[in-house]
Amino acid sequence: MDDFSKATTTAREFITLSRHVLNQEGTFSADAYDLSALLGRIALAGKMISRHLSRAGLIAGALGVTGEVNVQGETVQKMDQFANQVFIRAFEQSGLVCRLASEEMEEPYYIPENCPIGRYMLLFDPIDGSSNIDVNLAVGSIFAVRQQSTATEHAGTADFLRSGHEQVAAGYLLYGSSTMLVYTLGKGVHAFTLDPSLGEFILSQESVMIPPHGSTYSINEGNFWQWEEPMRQYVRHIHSQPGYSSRYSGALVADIHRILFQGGVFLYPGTMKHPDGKLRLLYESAPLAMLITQAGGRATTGTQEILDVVPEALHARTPLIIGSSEDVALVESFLGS
Ligand code: P6P
Repeated sequence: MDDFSKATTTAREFITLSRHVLNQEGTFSADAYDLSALLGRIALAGKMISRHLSRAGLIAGALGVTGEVNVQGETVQKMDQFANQVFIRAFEQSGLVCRLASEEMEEPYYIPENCPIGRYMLLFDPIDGSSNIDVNLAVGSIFAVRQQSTATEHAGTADFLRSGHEQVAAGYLLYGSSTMLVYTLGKGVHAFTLDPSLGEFILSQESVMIPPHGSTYSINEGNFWQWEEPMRQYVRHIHSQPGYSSRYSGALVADIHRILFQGGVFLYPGTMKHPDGKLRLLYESAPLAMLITQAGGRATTGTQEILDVVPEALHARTPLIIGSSEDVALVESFLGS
């Protein structure tokens, strides 16, 4: 028997992201197809970003900074700008998304030709952890999908200033040793791995559940001097206990991915520099909170569930404590909440 006829294909290899979304929705309605197509466009953006990242060191001018500072007051990496454009281009003429809000844009990007039919808004961090790019470490993209609540004729922000419970879908792309896409529609968390030879994201793990406890605690201990005393007490407690490992990559997506699969807790508390925390609610903390909560974990500001927070501004920040339920509860016990 020749090799080809011996080759076996498994059903899983045919579960692409688009197919999985339709399975999740359990219907072939227009809404389900729209959501499937929308996730497919996010996957396309991820493939284009992954390809660019993998060759960035060989493309003149792909690395380094643009010389600009974004609305966050952060230096813009060339890859941030590239990835932001990729997401925008992926949704123009898609008829799916009316407005896009991004870490890299002060105001939402408005696609009027999509709006009469486009019932969704996309919020995203095009490259999370971009300072890792120049040293070839893992980075990610984070996304959240929300319903367009009014047939607005302008790129306003009021529609965005709602709690994380209104997210229709959320997830991230991780550009690591392999490129993965992890998402939820509110019906469990599912992980896909990009098969470059197919150019498809193929289901690699379905219904991912976070362990109730893990050995990892992930926090930038260089900020110790900036924390309030309860947070210092928590870290001192962890330092005094056996069985913990500190892992901190500088890219939120990479740290959360480890914690999703192995358990543990990620913390970015308020600091003197960022009293409300550094991470942005709408396109970092809230999407990840939906995902981790769907996987059986927790996400809190320290005093409020992340998903309950209603932001006052598009780029609002919050403290973030997220991960295994038992580990988050231990942090809260030190914060007195
Ligand atoms: P720090 C990257 O800039 C980011 O937004 C997250 O990806 C990451 O977890 C965090 O900031 C790192 O911040 O202050 O520890 O360098």
